[in-house]
Amino acid sequence: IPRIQDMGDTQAHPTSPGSRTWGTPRLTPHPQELERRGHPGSPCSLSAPTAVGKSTFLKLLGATFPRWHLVTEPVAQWRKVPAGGTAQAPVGSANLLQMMYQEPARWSYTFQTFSCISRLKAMLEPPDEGPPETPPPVRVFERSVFSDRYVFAKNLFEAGHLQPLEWAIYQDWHDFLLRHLGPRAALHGFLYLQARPQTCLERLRRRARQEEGGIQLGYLQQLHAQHEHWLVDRTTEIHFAEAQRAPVLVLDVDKDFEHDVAVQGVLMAQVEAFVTSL
Ligand code: UDP
Ligand code: D5M
Ligand code: MG
Repeated sequence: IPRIQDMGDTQAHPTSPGSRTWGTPRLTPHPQELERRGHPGSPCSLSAPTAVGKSTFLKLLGATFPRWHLVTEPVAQWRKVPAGGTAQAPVGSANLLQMMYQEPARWSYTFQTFSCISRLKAMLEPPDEGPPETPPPVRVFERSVFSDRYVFAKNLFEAGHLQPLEWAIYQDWHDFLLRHLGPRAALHGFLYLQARPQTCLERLRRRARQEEGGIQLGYLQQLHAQHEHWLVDRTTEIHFAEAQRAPVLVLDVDKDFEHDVAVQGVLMAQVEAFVTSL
């Protein structure tokens, strides 16, 4: 059975030739985005490969901007999926994250359905009500339904772990859900935490999450390349106009920021300026 760590060399389903080029990366919003300037509730998503430091960065945002509404990835739900019985009397649970890493060809499609729905639920959750007359808080999500599709699902398809039929069905319901629910879950900007795959591997080993023990550098290189295509080169074909136009802030986090207050200060200032410009 092919495992996720074997994915580095496979290229079973090459990217569709219809990909479009969106030109050089830019920070300047599209003219239609300018109408939204001054809306501090503008939601953003933090996108990056595994173990770059997203959760750590989110904690830092929370400490620096206590009013912001920060939404972590529902990874705990993926590790403990109620596996049978009823809601009142559940019988056992399944670790879907582990199952996907151990047997990607069997469980990738199931994982994508569950992760995407759990993200959508989190994005549709109304933000906490603040005191009256106060502006809505900035919202930052750890990843999004766009990372699911344009990084992970795309990569699993290209590696041969999602069959062409599964990929077609996935894209069909992803299109449908976002067309109908997307306007309520729109993201106005993307924060891309950029680091070398080798740095991610070192952080992944340090975190030592049991399910991720088999991940090799090749897999992190693939995730890195998918992020670069999507958020830097902008050559990934994105099927939603708002997301395709949304500005991207690239933050270099290759240098340790968790333990360096000066680096943290620079990163927080960059994020604040970006969010204010949305
Ligand atoms: N980490 C680190 N230096 C950094 C950022 C993160 O050593 O500048 C460590 C962090 O303590 C954790 C691991 O890298 O052990 C992965 O971080 P996190 O869980 O935040 O990554 P995520 O998967 O959410 O991107
Ligand atoms: O992300 C948590 C873990 O979940 C990590 O092992 C990556 C994995 N993940 C997240 N989303 C997906 C999708 N859509 N497909 C496959 N794997 C996914 P972390 O980066 O550690 O915060
Ligand atoms: Mg995390």
